[in-house]
Amino acid sequence: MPRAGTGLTRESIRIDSHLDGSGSRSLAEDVLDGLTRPFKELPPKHFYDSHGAELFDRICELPEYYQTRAEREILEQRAEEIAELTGASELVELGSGTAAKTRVLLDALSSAGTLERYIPLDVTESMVRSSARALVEEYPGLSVHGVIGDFERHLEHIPPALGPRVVAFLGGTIGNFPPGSRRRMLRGIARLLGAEDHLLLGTDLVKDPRVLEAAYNDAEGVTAEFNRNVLRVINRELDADFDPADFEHVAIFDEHHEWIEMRLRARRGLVATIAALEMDVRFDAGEELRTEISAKFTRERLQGDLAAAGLELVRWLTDAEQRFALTLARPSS
Ligand code: AVJ
Repeated sequence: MPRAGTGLTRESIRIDSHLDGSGSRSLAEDVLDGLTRPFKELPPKHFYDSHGAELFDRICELPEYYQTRAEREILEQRAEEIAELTGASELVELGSGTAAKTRVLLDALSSAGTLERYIPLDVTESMVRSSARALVEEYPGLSVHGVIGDFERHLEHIPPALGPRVVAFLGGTIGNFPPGSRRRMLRGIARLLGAEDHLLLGTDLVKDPRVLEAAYNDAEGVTAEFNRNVLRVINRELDADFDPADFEHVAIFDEHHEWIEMRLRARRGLVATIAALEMDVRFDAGEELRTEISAKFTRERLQGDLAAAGLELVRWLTDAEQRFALTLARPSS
């Protein structure tokens, strides 16, 4: 006999997938493109297989990596104000992951009495499904419309708004985009917003380079493992033979661009074979592969990026130490 309530719960969850194996195709394309360039480079999204996601969770707990705690502090202190300013009936979350911080926002919207729908978009189907199941139980009356996809390619699959919405892009992930793509991404997000809607954007802030570099080069070496994990992903998915131990983790703050760069530096000259691409890749001793940029912001720079996407700043919310900012923005009037 079905448990009471099961039917209702099922009806309030809908999950659409747009991935159909395009993940490993995009890895192959990125590896072919990025490892044959004069300056080798890979996009950071390939860090996050299940091991990489676990390492990232450990990074968030590190004493040096303040970002997750700072963002949570802001959310906990200001969620009520965000709920009041936006009057949102739906929360769209790009890169929702385990939806850990989401609950702070859902709590505030639920207390304000406006919450109706949660729309998580993430590449990891299992996480979207399990958080959807948990959230419809925790928030009676909530419906969840999950979108399995890549926020760089599948924003158009986010369903039209049913009421005032907040689109949240948390964690500082916008910092992974170089300036041109960052503005393209913000324009894409702006297309999800009507006159009544808001963007809630998390960004790490420019600060003492020693603090920034420590956050990306922790004493325990977790970030170094996370960085080298991309080589394990390539070995497994593309039948390659990189030895991660041949590469040294490098994290430096580029003061001119105001971004952190993570690189993998070959400790010796080597040739790796990537069988699935029928390709050999040569590294000279000391040659570097750029694996991530993580831009750090000032309020002025962020306002410029928002304006270029047709958005205007409504609230600039920071933690007590001004390490991280949550920006509430809306379509420019
Ligand atoms: C998840 C992209 C915000 O840039 O700080 C953490 C990823 N890289 N440590 C960041 C990351 C190295 C993180 N973001």
